[in-house]
Amino acid sequence: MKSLSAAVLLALAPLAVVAAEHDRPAPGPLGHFDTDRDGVITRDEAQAAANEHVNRFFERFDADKDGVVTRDEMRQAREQRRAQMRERFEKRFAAADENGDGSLSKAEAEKSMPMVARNFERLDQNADGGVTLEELKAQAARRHRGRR
Ligand SMILES: [Ca+2]
Ligand SMILES: [Ca+2]
Ligand SMILES: [Ca+2]
Repeated sequence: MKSLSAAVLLALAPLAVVAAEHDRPAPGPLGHFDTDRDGVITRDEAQAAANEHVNRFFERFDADKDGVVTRDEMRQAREQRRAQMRERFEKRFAAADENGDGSLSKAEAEKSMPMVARNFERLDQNADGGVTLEELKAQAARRHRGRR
């Protein structure tokens, strides 16, 4: 079950993360901390990275910009992000579903969603040769429950 979970996680979850990382330059051998890529991380670089991290945190979670992140704001941001990811995933699914019949054939999956193609037989729960959005969501929900 483990590889399937990872595959679905990759298919469903990290789209937002990927998008967020997208604008930044590729990290050097020491990662993003080493901003001038001279092979060492200075205290200033670490401090700058920490500051940026804090700024991003507040940008993302402090919805009313009062300098305080509340429990509600955290929850809202999480829900928003989940909705965003769902939307993006649904768009991706719709784009992959070339003939628009609401399910991915193996060929469609191979072309646009290789993660789905690789686990096709397991994801196609009713074995009708197509993976629907509902089948993918059901798998994600099972994975979610399994983790608790
Ligand atoms: Ca706030
Ligand atoms: Ca299709
Ligand atoms: Ca199916």
